Amino acid sequence: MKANAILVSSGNWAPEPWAEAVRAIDPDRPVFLWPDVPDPAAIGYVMAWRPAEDSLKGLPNLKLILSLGAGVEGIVLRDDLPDVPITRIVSDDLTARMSEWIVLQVLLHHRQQLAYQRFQRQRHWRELRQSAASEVRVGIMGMGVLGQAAAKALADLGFGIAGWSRRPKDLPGIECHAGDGALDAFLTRTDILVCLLPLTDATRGILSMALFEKLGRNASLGGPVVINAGRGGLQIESDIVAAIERGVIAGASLDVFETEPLDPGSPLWALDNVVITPHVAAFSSPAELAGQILGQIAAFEAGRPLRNLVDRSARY
Ligand code: NDP
Ligand code: OXD
Repeated sequence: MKANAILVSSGNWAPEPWAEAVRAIDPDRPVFLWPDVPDPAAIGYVMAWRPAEDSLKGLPNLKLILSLGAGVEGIVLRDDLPDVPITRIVSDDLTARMSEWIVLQVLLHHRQQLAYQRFQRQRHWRELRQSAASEVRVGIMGMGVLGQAAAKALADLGFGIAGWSRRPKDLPGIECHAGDGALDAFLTRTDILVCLLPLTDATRGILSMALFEKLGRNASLGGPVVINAGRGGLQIESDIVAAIERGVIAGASLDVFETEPLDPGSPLWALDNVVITPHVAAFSSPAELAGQILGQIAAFEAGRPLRNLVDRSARY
């Protein structure tokens, strides 16, 4: 029997747009939407975003899991992960969206826009001292696909850029740091910290008070700024609140949270110098990405190599 059907198990993302985008390209391929799986043996592929409990079980002919996002912790950090290859999204569209969000947040803090918005509400004409971009040091944790694109966009604006990754890198115009032993040096030279790490056992909770205390201090920003679009599990939110209240950091932009949606009772909502967006930094567009996903399936079926494979041992 030919197990060529796709199961869409997309957690909090609506599955229908993914199914429609797949059917528009490959109308003959059966597509099921979890939990409606009339014939589990027909499923060869799962398109997954934070797949529902049990949705990866009982699929005897599963061959490949295709993440609908760039981040895969919702797939790889589970105990019932089937032993099949996993691919993730790497796309110019998603990368451009993330670079936009990162540049927007860096500039909001660098150009003191949050203060000017407060002044505007008060009808208050007041000029603040403004550093040049070249005087501000941005440090990017996570120098993968998204971190490197953001680094380039920010370097083009004149910011001094350093990156931190697990393995050493040599990237033109970027001060590259790698490994736990290099983290302190990277933090000390960083005024605006951008986090684009994946969530793994090694990175969980890394954005903590102990880390914030090591960041550099640039006078015109009033203190370091933390920007996180990686995952909420990277940050300790009570530490972010305490760090802002104690002046350890001057501001933050957060797109991801320990629990999503962010609880209406979270003290983060009320902090003037914190920007909150609801996990929208880089949207996975079904229309943009269905072609890539079907291309991976076609490659797999033709015996060609898969692209953007997840390293199961590194968990990203
Ligand atoms: P990549 O896998 O391309 O890059 C991950 C980077 O993190 C790599 O540079 C890697 O190092 C580094 N890294 C991993 N573990 C460690 C560690 N223990 N210490 C130091 N560095 C480490 O991922 P992407 O750039 O494509 O995506 C990054 C993350 O962004 C995703 O995992 C996801 O969580 C998040 N994301 C958020 C979105 C949003 O809308 N908020 C949208 C899309 C993604 P090395 O280079 O050595 O491997
Ligand atoms: C992703 C995301 O990982 O949207 O792609 O968070």
